Amino acid sequence: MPDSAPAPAPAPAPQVRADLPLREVYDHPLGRDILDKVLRQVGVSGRWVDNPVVGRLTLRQLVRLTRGKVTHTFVDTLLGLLGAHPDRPLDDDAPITPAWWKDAVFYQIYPRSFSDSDGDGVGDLRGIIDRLDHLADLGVDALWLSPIYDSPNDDNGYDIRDYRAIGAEFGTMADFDELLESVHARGMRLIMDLVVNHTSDEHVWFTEALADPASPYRDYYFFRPGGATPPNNWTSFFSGPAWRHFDEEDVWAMHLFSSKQMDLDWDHAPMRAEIADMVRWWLAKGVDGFRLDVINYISKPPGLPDGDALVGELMGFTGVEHYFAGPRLHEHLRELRTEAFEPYGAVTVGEGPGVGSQLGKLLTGDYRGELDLVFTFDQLEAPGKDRWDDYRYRLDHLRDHYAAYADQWGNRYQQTVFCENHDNPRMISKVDPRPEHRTVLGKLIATTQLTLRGTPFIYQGQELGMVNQAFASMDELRDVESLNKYAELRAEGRDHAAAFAQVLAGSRDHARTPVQWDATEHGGFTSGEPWIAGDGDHAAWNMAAAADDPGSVLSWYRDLIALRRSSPALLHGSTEFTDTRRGRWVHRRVLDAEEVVVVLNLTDRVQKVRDPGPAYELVLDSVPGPATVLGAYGARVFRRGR
Ligand code: TEU
Repeated sequence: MPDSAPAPAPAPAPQVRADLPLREVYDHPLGRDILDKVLRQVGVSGRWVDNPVVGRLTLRQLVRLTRGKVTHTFVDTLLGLLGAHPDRPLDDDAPITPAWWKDAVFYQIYPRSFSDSDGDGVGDLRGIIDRLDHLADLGVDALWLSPIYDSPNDDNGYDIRDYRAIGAEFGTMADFDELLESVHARGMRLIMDLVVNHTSDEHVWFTEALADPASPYRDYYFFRPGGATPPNNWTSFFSGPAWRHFDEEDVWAMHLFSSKQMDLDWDHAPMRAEIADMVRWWLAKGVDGFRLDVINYISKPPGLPDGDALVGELMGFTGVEHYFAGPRLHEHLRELRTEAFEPYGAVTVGEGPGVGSQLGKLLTGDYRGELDLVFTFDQLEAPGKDRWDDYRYRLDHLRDHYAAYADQWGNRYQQTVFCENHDNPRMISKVDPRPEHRTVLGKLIATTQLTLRGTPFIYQGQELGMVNQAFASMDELRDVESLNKYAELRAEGRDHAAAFAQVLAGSRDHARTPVQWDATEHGGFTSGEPWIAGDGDHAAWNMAAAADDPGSVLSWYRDLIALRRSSPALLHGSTEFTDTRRGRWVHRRVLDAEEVVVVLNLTDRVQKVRDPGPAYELVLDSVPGPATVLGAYGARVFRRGR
């Protein structure tokens, strides 16, 4: 870990009381995140709070004005939350502390769908080893592997049965060691997925805890006395209550995700010590860091109070306000860092669903001793929409999101830049699914990701311009979330067509079909039957063909990554958005004498653009043509001073 610049003591955030005006709640870092999120959900801009009349309203008045829709309990919960995160992120002008992961381009591998070496239809570690040259050619610096541990695969490995064993379908520990060595031999780094909010119900800790109430593992989880109703009203992200009743033992146990993913109780110190020990065990093997699954959910408040109905309605899940930034979150992260990550200089990327810009800063500031990077998700959906809505995503939202971060995140913070992962549909399809725009859109998205300040994470297949799949029936879907969602919608009375359409809009399976390597059967992914089928456009869209085509999305990624690597301005320069009119996106990156200008057309129409002038060299152009116009979804990158 680099030593960070000495940090002056940040001013504490205002103390928040029920009679405080909204404007001052907004002034509190977490208050701002929460109000922004709630307002975005109802389709209103954060500037609403700047309205003097609105800004003067107190929380208490809000309860009255909404006729109790905003409840006193909600206000109490909000006050509790703000009190638990009293720090204000530092915004001094410290220099950037150097770190390899700030200059790196990461690439996420979803091993199950990447490359299958033994014909069982499931991607594996040897399959990854076989494809490392592709990744080295692309120019990426580090790989993140989604879980490869032993697991019953209720949630494709995010339900871990044994943290120190490799899943049989992925290979052996010897394969893993060889993979790690091969990655390092190519000058790349490897980070693992760390899933420690929950374990599988088949993990020995859980099976023993369930079988024997006196087991030392009983306190590793949230067991509560049985009976007819769950201990609280929290709901699971994968439908239904967040509690599973074990009939034989007549006890309840908590699961925020599937009913086979049991939440760990992080208030229990012996459990935390075992996790730290396991993390050190992997680091001693030589892995370079971790992506921490839903890490902001690990701290649950004592007493597990009921969730607020209004928040449940707005967010679609009941109870989240109690644990998305729980009372001991910062403390637990600091402990794990000191106990495990820091001694090995490991990088940590926290997955933070629900984390906003300000909490993101508190989790990652270089003086905070918590995480290095965080994935926040506000950029992935338009305001007021969620993943299950079928709509055209406007890239103006992506621009505004990054423009706000450019303003708010100074040198002490490094953002992640991504628009796809294994949990989301493909970005090209969200923006404009018409095939004629596929290539330019793939290049445009790449350009946004690789020319901003921050650490880019490319998801497998993005470099090929992969798009959503034309799944024809529920039989073709595999994901537990999609299957549960469909059942839930049908139970609510939706007919098949409507339920299927909604599931298709948001299904995580769009991103989980096999990577298309060549034009042979199953795209060269497997010699057997793939565990999930793609819809067959691999004959035209595959890595082998793209590698030979200078006009392909793949070639564009390679060129951009090389450009980024050679450009101090792109890596560390300042960022200024100079055109944010509807449908337009121009930003400049400047460091010393070097300047990079990025001009994007966010629309499907030809647009007039300004040529930055003769001093600039045009280094990348996705739609070559006259300097004063840019074709649909076009991207141009100019550079001067080098
Ligand atoms: O995802 C957590 C998460 O909140 C979401 O992205 C999730 O996929 C979905 O939106 C819930 O509605 C992480 C992993 O990335 C995901 O694959 C796992 O299923 C989940 O945690 C549980 O481990």
